[in-house]
Amino acid sequence: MKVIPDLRPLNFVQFNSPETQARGSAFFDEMRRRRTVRDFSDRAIPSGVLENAIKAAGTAPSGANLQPWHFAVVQDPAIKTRIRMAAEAEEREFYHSRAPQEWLDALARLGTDDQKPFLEIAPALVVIFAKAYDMLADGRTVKNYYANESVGIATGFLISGLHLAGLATLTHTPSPMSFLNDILERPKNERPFLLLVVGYPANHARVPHITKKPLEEICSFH
Ligand code: IYR
Repeated sequence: MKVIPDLRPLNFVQFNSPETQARGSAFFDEMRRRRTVRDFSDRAIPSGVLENAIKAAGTAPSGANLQPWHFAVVQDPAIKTRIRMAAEAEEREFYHSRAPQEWLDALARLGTDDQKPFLEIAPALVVIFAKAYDMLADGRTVKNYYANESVGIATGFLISGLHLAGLATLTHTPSPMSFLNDILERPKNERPFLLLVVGYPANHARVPHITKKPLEEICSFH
């Protein structure tokens, strides 16, 4: 049976050129302020902010609009503790045996190590899962297209939304992350993509002095 697409008016919001330039520039100024934070305070996140940021992430474009993501929000202290214990076990392996020296050298300037207290201190962890396929109620599976790309875009929306709302985030990728399926009781078609730590920075928070590549280095016009 042929499916007829249900096409509706776009409702595109148009701005004049100066407004478009000002908005583009304001967005850059907002985003360039964002820093990954590793020292969190336990200050609570105002209600509704996480939900709205995740709803915004859920508006991301995705392969065939299949929305192959799941966002697990962890606020329960006991679950955060379990995640910290499991992540630190993996990180000890990583820092003390698995990581090649070249990788450790690349990380040295960030000052990271196998201690992850932020996993317990920060008020919320958002674990983003990617679904390579979906499972129907009858047990059949349906493939998702471009799942990684789609979830990466949604995660970008989420990080941007939380930053614009006034929260700090840390993109954390303990590796391997399959312990997150066990602790959060997520099904096997969901693969942990990223663990996002969310909250406010501690008063004493410091960040490494890093620079971003200039436009000329990251962009070519054709
Ligand atoms: N997962 C480890 C190591 C690490 C790896 C990269 I690539 C980073 O940008 C930062 C850290 C950790 O979280 O410490």
